[in-house]
Amino acid sequence: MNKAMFSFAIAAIAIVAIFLFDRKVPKETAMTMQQKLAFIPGDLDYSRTRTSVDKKYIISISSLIDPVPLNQIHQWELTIKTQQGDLVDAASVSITGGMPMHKHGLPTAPRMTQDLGQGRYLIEGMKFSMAGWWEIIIEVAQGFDKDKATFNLILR
Ligand SMILES: [Cu+2]
Repeated sequence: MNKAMFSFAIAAIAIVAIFLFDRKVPKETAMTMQQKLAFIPGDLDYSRTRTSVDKKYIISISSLIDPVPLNQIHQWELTIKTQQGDLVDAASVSITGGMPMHKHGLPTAPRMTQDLGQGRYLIEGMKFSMAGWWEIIIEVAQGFDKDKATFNLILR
């Protein structure tokens, strides 16, 4: 093999290598913006009863309209118990949330409007303005004792 042929062979290998490398790149590119916005982690917990972060409460939530409606103001009900199973009355409850992948909050400002007794509370003003993954964060306070739980909701 003379020098010219050798150089040509090296150049050909280099071109093939660059071509193969190039072809791989599109497969490895990050998600498109649209895929990102629609992304839902595979391991989400959809339980409607959850233990709060610091394990002070067991909180259950349910929409009074089932399935949860899109673009309609509706009510939810909560039940709050202690870890020992005692019903928690006269607590303060606040509701926040939003869409983690869209970095926006709830479109309304839902509020707990009635302590129904027996550990139950009414939440009014819930609304979800688009399909996808929503978080509902319930914070419960009794005096200085505060704790919260996050619930996941998928709307289609
Ligand atoms: Cu959104």
